[in-house]
Formats: sequence, C-alpha cells, structure tokens
Amino acid sequence: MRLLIMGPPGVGKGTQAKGIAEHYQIPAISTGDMFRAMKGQSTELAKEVQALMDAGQYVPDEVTDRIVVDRLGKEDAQNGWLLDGYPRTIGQVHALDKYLEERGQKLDAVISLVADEETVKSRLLKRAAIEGRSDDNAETIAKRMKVYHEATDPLLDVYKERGLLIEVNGEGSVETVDERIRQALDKLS
Ligand code: B4P
Repeated sequence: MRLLIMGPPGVGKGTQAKGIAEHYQIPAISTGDMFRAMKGQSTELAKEVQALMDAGQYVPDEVTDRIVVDRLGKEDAQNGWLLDGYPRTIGQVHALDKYLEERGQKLDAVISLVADEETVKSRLLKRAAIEGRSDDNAETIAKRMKVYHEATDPLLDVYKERGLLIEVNGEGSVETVDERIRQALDKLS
C-alpha cells in the first residue's frame, strides 16, 4: 500500500497516520517529524529548516525531496509507506511522480482530511499549551494556513483528477476519524 495523507495544519494527519500505518504494517513517514528531528543540530541546513518552520514557511523542495527519497529507500519502506505532509507543493508532486515512475510503482490512494478552520486552529492552540511546539502560536498558525491554502490545497484537485482522492471528514474524535478512514480504505481492496 502506498498512501498519502493530506490536509491543513492541525487536521489530524500525523495523528491518523500512525493508526493507518500500523494497520497496514507500513511506515508512516512525516516530513514535519524529520525536520523537527534536525532541531538542535548545528549545521547550516538545520538552522535554515528551523527558521523556516518557526516562520510557518515551507522548507525548499530540493531539500524536502531529497530527504523523502532517502527515507523511501530504507529497508522498511520497500513494501509500502504512508507519506504524511508530503507532497505540499506542485514541485514535490512532480518529484514524487518521478520517483514512482522510475520504480514502476503507483499510489493506491490519497486521503484528504477535511475540517473547519476553527477546529484546526483550536487543536493547534491546544497542542501549543501541551507540547510547546515553536510553530504552534497564533501568528505562525495563521501563516501556515495561508501557505497551505496557496501552495497545497490546489494539489487536492491534481489527485482528484487522477481518481486517487478519498475525502474524509476530520471532525470528531480521533477514533471516529480513524474508523472513517479505515472504512474508506477497506473499499479499495
Ligand atoms: P507538520 O509536522 O506536517 O505539521 P502539521 O501540518 O501541523 O500537522 P501535524 O501532523 O503535526 O498535526 P496533526 O494535524 O496530526 O509540518 C510542520 C512544518 O514542517 C510545516 O509548517 C513546514 O514548515 C515543514 N514541512 C513539513 N512537510 C513539508 C513539506 N513537504 N515541504 C515543505 N515544508 C514542510 O494534529 C494537530 C493537533 O490536533 C495535535 O495536537 C493532535 O493531537 C490534535 N488532534 C488530531 N486529531 C484530533 C481529533 N480528531 N480531535 C481532537 N484533536 C485532534
């Protein structure tokens, strides 16, 4: 199974990715997590990534594409994967297309989680209070939403046209959303 999970910041991508990946015995690969893992490193790249994330901006495609291709080459990703938060730009869509084409592989589905802007904002502010993530403050959240709507939202149409998009209601409890995703994916097999 090769899957993508997409949606605005705070819609529950990372939260749901874990359950889906466990169910299908594939790794959940989050570009956000990979970038956060660079925190504290003293390289120029790590500093640049941290500054961009703190500003609610995307990391440049060439950096992001490279870390994803490296990660997909690992042993545990040879029988499938779930990409969480990638692709986020049209350039990243093309890079992923190229990667798949070169290997004669294809995507099985793209899960699009949908929720009200108020719901996602309140989830992120709640997480800010608990985890203190540096990009979960009101100003950066607003910037992330703007960047999402400009650069990433249009990608949903690309996958819709390819017949891959599965829209799932992201409102409600984690368990409710998980159940909706399972039911939608079950219909694929
Ligand atoms: P991400 O780590 O992907 O951050 P995110 O969009 O906020 O989603 P996340 O998965 O963490 O949160 P979730 O919605 O699950 O990206 C962070 C930054 O990294 C980006 O802004 C960018 O700078 C950079 N980046 C990442 N990928 C990139 C790429 N491809 N290209 C360029 N730059 C990239 O959950 C949010 C909160 O809601 C959690 O606290 C969770 O517990 C809660 N929650 C989830 N589901 C819930 C539910 N059903 N009910 C109640 N709460 C819920």
